[in-house]
Amino acid sequence: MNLVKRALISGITGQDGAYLAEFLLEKGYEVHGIKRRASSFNTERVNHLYQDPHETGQRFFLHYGDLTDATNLIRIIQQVQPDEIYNLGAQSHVQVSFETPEYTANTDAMGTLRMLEAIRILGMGHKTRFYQASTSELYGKVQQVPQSEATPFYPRSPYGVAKLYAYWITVNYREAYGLYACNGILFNHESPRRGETFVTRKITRALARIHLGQEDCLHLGNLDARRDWGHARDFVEAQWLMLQQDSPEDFVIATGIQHSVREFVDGAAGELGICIEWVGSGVEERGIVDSAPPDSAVKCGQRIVAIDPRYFRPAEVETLLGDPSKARRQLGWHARTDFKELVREMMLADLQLARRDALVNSAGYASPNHHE
Ligand code: NDP
Ligand code: GDR
Repeated sequence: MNLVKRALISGITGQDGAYLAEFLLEKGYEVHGIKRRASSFNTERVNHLYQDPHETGQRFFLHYGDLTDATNLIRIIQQVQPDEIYNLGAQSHVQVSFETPEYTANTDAMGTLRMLEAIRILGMGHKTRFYQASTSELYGKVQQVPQSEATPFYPRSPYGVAKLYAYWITVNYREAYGLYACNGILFNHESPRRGETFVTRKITRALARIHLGQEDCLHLGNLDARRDWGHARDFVEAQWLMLQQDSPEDFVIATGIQHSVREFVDGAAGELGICIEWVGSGVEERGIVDSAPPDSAVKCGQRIVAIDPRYFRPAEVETLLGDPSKARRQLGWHARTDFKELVREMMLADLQLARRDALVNSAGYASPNHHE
């Protein structure tokens, strides 16, 4: 009998997948991940976990697969025989879902159904526990504050609507077939591994580059949107805890504290010693440098943030604030990283990357004389 627990993660190459894989490997798990075929490398976030398959004792495995391909999911699950499945794979960008609604539904909604059906078809319901990456985007336009497990849903994007299906099909398979299946309703969580087009990472990356004189201006959409931002490293622990309980339930995972996009910009700029003054209103609004640190390339009075209507969404989720008290009570979980620490960690990481890029540029990597 195999005493080592085996986990299968879809979306292992994403932000959460990478943190969760690290977490489970540390706990002694054998970790299998589903990665998509791409024309260039897409495993940057998990490369440090790679183990040479020619050596013994390997506990980290990647399988080619896609949530839009049922036969492939059935084959992987049959082969891996996982004790736990974490369904993190998704087209996860809200704005992109307005441009690719059908693909988003196919991956995020139908992909979840395909996973659950694979467990059922293979008769693995008695063995395999299932985690579904549900989201605070389910609440969308709801006015009830803060949002808990009892708050009704009102999604505002093709992404949110697809995730609504995934939420309910997970509940349905739990009730209909007795699967141990849970929804983690996670509020926004970020990290230095966050995709570069989500607002927090976009801000820290751009400010670092502006600070080093590599870019001039950061273009954003709705500065007044409010989010409950936590750290991804803390949140993946809650995903695991949900699958270790006596019975399957759904949980809100959040910090319980909310900030605006504008406050995130101010906090990130503050880490660089830059003070931003906000002038104008609506789409005219911009941030100019109020005071610049001595070692900075940013000049006082320079416009470094501007509003670009392209980044406004057809339907916006204005404000989200989670009530994580059930998770604290039943899972013993709470967010360890506060907003300031999160902003600082992301800002420092992007500053390091920007310094590396600046060095590459100044060392003339692109120069024909590079090898001389
Ligand atoms: P990322 O966008 O960083 O990662 C998404 C992962 O899904 C990537 O590995 C991606 O692969 C993979 N993927 C995309 N499409 C497919 C597909 N068709 N088949 C298989 N895999 C696919 O997301 P996060 O790590 O931030 O989020 C993880 C999950 O949690 C997602 O489901 C997201 O919707 C949900 N969520 C996230 C929150 C957050 O704040 N981060 C909050 C609440 C929920 P590739 O690398 O090749 O693109
Ligand atoms: P969100 O995250 O939509 O909450 O979804 P995102 O960081 O994209 O947006 C947060 C808020 O910032 C506003 N915003 C901008 N957003 C982006 N991306 N780019 C901009 O330039 C910009 N300017 C302002 C947005 O309008 C929004 O209000 C994330 C994803 O990880 C989902 O997968 C997850 O389910 C939810 O969090 C919880």
